Amino acid sequence: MKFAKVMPTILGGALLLASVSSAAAAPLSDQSIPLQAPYASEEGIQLNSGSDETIFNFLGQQEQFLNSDVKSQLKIIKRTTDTSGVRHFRLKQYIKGIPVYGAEQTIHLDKTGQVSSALGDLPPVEEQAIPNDGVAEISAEDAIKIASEEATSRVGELGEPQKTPEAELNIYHNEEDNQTYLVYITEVNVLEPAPLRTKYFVNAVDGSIVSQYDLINFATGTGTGVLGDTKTLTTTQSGSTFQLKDTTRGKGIETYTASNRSTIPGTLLTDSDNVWTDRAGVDAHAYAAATYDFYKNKFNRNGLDGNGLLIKSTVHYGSNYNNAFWNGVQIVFGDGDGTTFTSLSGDLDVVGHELTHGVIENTANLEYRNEPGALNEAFADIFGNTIQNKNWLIGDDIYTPNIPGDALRSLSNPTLYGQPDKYSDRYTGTADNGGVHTNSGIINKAYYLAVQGGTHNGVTVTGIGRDKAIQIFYSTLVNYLTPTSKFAAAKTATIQAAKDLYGATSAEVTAITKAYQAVGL
Ligand code: ASN
Ligand code: ZN
Ligand code: CA
Repeated sequence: MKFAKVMPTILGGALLLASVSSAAAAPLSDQSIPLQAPYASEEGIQLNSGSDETIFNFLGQQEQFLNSDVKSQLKIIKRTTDTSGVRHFRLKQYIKGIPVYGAEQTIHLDKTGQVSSALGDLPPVEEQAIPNDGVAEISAEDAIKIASEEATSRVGELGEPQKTPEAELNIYHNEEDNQTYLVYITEVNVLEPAPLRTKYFVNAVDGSIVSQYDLINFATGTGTGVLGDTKTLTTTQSGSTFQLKDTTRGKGIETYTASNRSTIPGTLLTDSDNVWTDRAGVDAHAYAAATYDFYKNKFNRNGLDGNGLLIKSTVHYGSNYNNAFWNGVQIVFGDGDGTTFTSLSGDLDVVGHELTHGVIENTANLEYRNEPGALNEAFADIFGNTIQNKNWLIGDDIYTPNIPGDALRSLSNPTLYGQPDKYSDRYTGTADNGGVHTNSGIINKAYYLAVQGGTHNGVTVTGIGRDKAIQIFYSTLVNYLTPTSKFAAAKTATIQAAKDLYGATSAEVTAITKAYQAVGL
């Protein structure tokens, strides 16, 4: 016999149905109440296949319904049977024929017709507390008009409704003041002047608005980036202004300005018409979204910490500040001095690099010095570059704006920018935390060779492409590396990750092995 899982049920609320389990089945949880089964109907007939009577019988046995009318107010509004044979009943409470807002309850019968679970809570509504005896003083049309006037006062003249407005009379228990109201529930749903979907609870007796909330609180803006390109942005409308705040990705993405001071996060960027002109802010925001999407789409990773961590970016940090960084909490971008750098958020591989430091801190947590630090830098470059997927350069979009074609670093040819491309050439001094931004070139080159192939130091690698290589390097980072991993461990780890993903004797494993050999590891 298969045991039904005991479902923990408990939600706050005055009236709760306990979760139950068939008496003969699995051990009961603390929240479950054993019931005699099968249940008998009022006439004493044994009911062994799920039926409406079983449901009402069950309700009749619940202590909290014994001295109330609730049992008679509940109506079955939906019955379904799933492929396992479990039957699902949905009940809704009506008083004087008026639905009670949110007052729904599900009850589930297992294959043998026994109640296996009951979920839901019902607001504490007393029939005698219903205003005006349940008689509305305004019409549904009035309520719709009241709602649309409120929306107009917030956002301006409304465009065509996306759904024909309807207003349904409901009994509504407002948790804020613990009062019961007779309301019309209606929605304003328009795209113009901005996407807006607001739900209203309009008092059906006096026409006041009891409660309202927005269902769409994001907007789509457009903006001009650092390089003069236009792009779309996910923003948030708040009253008559827009915020550079995206609530659609993880726990959100927010972009701030330090206004050329050094206090962070600074002020959330806002705009009056959702056409954005702070170019550094536009790119920081759009590229944070692109980075979030990359990790989500490629690895099903929800944000930097895997749990949707709010991404905060600050632009216009300091004065002529020629750098960008992750400080363990957020990312920060300077405007550059206009000669060495333009606004640093203007390059997707730089934004991806900084945010990847956040991913690393939440995974391998490679310590930021010596070889582990160079691995940290290499992974930040490798992911940043792969997110942008344009060329093998890092920072070329924002570095030396008056000199075309150069860059901060190159994955394909690290020596172009003073980095070693083989282990024997590594920097062994103490500057830059033991050369974290220098020795990263060795690992960057290994990644490049694994993707693209080629012969380096007499070792020939057959490339496997970015898609496979980045999966291998991601697994290396999140599953294998540790805070003190050095290059030799990275080689072992990457080969193992390739074996996991593609098989021990796969071409991918060969490519990774050769790529590390080619850089002298
Ligand atoms: N932009 C540099 C980086 O992310 C800042 C630093 O030196 N940590 O690597
Ligand atoms: Zn870095
Ligand atoms: Ca670039």
